[in-house]
Amino acid sequence: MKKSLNSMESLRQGIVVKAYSGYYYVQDGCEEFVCSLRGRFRHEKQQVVVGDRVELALRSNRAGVIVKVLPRCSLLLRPTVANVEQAVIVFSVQQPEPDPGLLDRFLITTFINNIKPLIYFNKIDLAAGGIMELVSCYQSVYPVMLTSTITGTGLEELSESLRGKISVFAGPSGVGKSTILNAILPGIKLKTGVISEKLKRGKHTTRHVELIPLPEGGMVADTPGFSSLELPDLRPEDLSCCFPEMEQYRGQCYFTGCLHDREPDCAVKEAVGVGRIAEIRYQQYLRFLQELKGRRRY
Ligand SMILES: Nc1nc2c(ncn2[C@@H]2O[C@H](COP(=O)(O)OP(=O)(O)OP(=O)(O)O)[C@@H](O)[C@H]2O)c(=O)[nH]1
Ligand SMILES: [Mg+2]
Ligand SMILES: [Zn+2]
Repeated sequence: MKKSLNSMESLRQGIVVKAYSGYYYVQDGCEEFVCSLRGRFRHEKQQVVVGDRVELALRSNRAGVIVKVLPRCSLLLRPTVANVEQAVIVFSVQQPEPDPGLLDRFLITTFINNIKPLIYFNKIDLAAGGIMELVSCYQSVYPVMLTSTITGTGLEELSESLRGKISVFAGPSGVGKSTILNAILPGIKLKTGVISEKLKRGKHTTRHVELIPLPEGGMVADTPGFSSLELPDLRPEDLSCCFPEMEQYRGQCYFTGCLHDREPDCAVKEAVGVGRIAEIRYQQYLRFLQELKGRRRY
């Protein structure tokens, strides 16, 4: 009788924690296996990414072949990681200076992917005047925390917020993502880099996404920094849903389908006028609106 291939193999389930040079490192909770992909995946061009839950057929003690990818709960594309529940978005208050536009792009991406965002402003030991204004503008809408790996500020709360969840660290190069993880995870020695003197930017030290198991349950991904991010494929009329502070005024504008731009009697613009919505967030909204409208012409 012809046996199915699978029944002759020893199958395990695990999570892809690293991927490079065509190999996938899969953790099953106790052990790590170095795996290749079954040919079918290559033909179907199905991508396997870090965070994917997979089935693998063991080939030897520590090696296997990925035979199945289980359905994903979420897929973040920048940085590429599957099944994350929350994104720890790290910006530094200086060196490099925070870019609120990039932060807003990332917040929209997490909203669209149904991933909970946590904003961490790191290097608070370097904070100069003016930064608290930016911090408080986000604090009224999102969970925001301040950290420093030099003074230890906020690191305990950060560890706490990771416990039991699958999280991804994301943000520009040089803001201190890997340094924070080294500080809160015993025994972890991720490579970190200095800031370029000339460009005042990070040097893209982390090159690959890596999921690290947490001592008290859950996992966290260190990822390479990025300096630009495309907005997701959104209709202009859906953009304000991605700004929680605007969403609460839904249905209160005079015009149905108000884009909160030039329309009269707009509840969102009124809220901006009296300081209930931060001007900087609203201006960013208008810029994104133009960007999305521009896309639709083609
Ligand atoms: N002053 C200060 N410097 C910090 C802090 N955290 C990290 N740094 C420094 O910032 C620099 C960059 O840190 P990394 O951890 O490599 O930054 P990263 O975000 O992982 O950068 P990429 O891997 O390139 O994306 C290093 O020189 C760190 O020592 C902090 O809280 N305060
Ligand atoms: Mg890094
Ligand atoms: Zn409006």
